[in-house]
Amino acid sequence: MTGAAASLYARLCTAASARGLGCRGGFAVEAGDTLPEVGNEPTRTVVLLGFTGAKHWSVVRASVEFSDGRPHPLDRWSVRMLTGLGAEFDARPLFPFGGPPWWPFQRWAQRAEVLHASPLGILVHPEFGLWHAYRGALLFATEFRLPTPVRWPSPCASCAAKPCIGGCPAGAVTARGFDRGACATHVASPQGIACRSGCLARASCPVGASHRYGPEQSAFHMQQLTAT
Ligand code: B12
Ligand code: SF4
Ligand code: SF4
Repeated sequence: MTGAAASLYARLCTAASARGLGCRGGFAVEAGDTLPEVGNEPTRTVVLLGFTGAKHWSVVRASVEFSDGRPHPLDRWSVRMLTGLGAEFDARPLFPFGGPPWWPFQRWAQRAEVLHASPLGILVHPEFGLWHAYRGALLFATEFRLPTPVRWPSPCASCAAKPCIGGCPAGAVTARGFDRGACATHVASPQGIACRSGCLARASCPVGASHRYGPEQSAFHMQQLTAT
């Protein structure tokens, strides 16, 4: 690994940050990974990009995609940003949306960072709790140094009260997993008005509480979810 290659991740993160995106770690490709090529070369490294907390929202909100009145502004913004970064760094973008089939972003995320499954199905981050997400991945034909994931214990294992379970008025969040149908039925019903402003179960989690999304961002994500 050369020095220039070792600094690629840092340069990429600086360029991503200037576009309103956060670096979310990455992983070296292993046998069994089925990933498309970059140009005519096999993919050797994957870097994930996304949001950590609410700080990215003001950048996205000010974008052209949010003022043109067309659907899926966040996804279209993500395509523009990742495509630009891909062109700058000789990388191929992939996205968490546009399926099914879906690229397995949560599996990839757990290779890039130490994240734990929560009863909601979304992954808990040590600093940002449930308030983080992925806007895309960049595939590289080169190998380069990546941050080493730092181990930490699952907060859910020691969270006796589990307010996320009690916080869901539809009983859709359980210790056995997330009941998508119960959630969707409740959110669409007259009683679901509070959830349409933001998932109450997600907002009940004490981990990373200072990074909770604001009302506009929470309502936006719920609108996108109900439109799925
Ligand atoms: C389909 C989908 C949904 C569906 C169904 C979700 C479900 N739980 O069944 C709906 C529309 C309901 C949904 C809702 C939401 N979603 Co969603 N969703 C996806 C999507 C597009 C595909 C998931 C998929 O099927 N992947 C296919 C499999 C092959 O991928 P995978 O990596 O192996 O992932 C699976 C496993 O890891 C497994 N899993 C994860 N944790 C655990 C824990 C246990 C115990 C087990 C058994 C399995 C398991 O579940 C994953 C999905 O099946 C992903 C984006 C993506 N491409 O991954 C976002 C994604 C998972 N969603 C995300 C989010 C944030 C949400 C919402 C909070 C959105 C909101 N309203 O704000 C809600 C939360 C609802 C909830 N409690 O899950 C984030 C999660 C980020 C994170 N922190 O983990 C993702 C990654 C999108 C993103 N851009 O970042 N979602
Ligand atoms: S409230 Fe407790 S169990 Fe639920 S996601 Fe947060 S830490 Fe995990
Ligand atoms: S949106 Fe409402 S019904 Fe769905 S999981 Fe969150 S709290 Fe439960």
